[in-house]
Amino acid sequence: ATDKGIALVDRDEDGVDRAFREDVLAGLHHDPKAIPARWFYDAEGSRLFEKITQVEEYYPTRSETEILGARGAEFAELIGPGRAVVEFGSGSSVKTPLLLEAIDPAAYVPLDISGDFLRESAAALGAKFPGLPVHPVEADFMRRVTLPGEVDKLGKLGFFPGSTIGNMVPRTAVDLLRSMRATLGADEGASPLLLIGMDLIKDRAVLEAAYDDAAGVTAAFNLNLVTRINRELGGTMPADAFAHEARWNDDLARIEMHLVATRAVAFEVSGQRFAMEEGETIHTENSHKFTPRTASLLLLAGGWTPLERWTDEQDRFSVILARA
Ligand code: AVI
Repeated sequence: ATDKGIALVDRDEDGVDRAFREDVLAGLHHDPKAIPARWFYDAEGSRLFEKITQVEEYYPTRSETEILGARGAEFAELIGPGRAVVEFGSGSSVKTPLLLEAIDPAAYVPLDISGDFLRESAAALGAKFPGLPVHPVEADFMRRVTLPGEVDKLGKLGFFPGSTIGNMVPRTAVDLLRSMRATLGADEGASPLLLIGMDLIKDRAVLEAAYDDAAGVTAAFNLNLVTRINRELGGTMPADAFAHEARWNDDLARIEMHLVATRAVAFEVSGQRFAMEEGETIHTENSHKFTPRTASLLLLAGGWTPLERWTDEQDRFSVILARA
């Protein structure tokens, strides 16, 4: 059985998502131009992301799934049965069942800002695990979230797969880890656990290919932001004047995605004018990569003590169990 939530998106009288407009306008006025990666995920962006997870060059999903599939017995031993699994983001049809099957939880609580995906994935999970109470919560998990009363008395395991933590700059990642502690009740004396996926630093060519696949799926994902801005914010950005770029920033240990202007362009968004020179970019995403030590340090800074760490056969990706 699943419960339903309440819509969260704040729209103006024309149906425009106010936060989207503010972020895009502020980002285009900023020097250098940058738009937060969360705006990739409209319906088409989410569909394209699913497609990315299946392209040959994009190893993170396969590597993490390998770890989750292979380490079930160890998860069961270290985590134990009867916890409420609180997933930050609506669950994936592949990874979440692997964890739930391994540890025999008492409830599953997916948290997501997008009600539609949340309800879809909660229903799918509910069908797969008929005896498991599923309580989806439509919420922005960057802040402390009040969990449903039904799971008050249960121990909690936070689950944050996918290396989504890597899409945040360290300051934001630490804020999120601290919010997770609060959401899971660590401040009230409970001892929650967190199982988190963190992608590893590796050969530059492997990293850049993962974010610039030959079939152009990641390029389409990045360029879909232009289409979304034009559709939702009355934009006039010429899609053919932008190209996808993925570059490894070695100082900051992250892949950066940019939309590069292939010629000088002028356009409007929400009635405001912008101009870009040839070669100027809009920075659309960071995907930070970690070493075992930087991963530990980030978790510790966020209030979590690493207990165990697993990698895939090729040492590309890590899954870490931590306690509050
Ligand atoms: C969702 N997130 C962890 C993905 C990543 O790898 O940073 C998003 C992505 N962007 C391009 N490809 C995948």
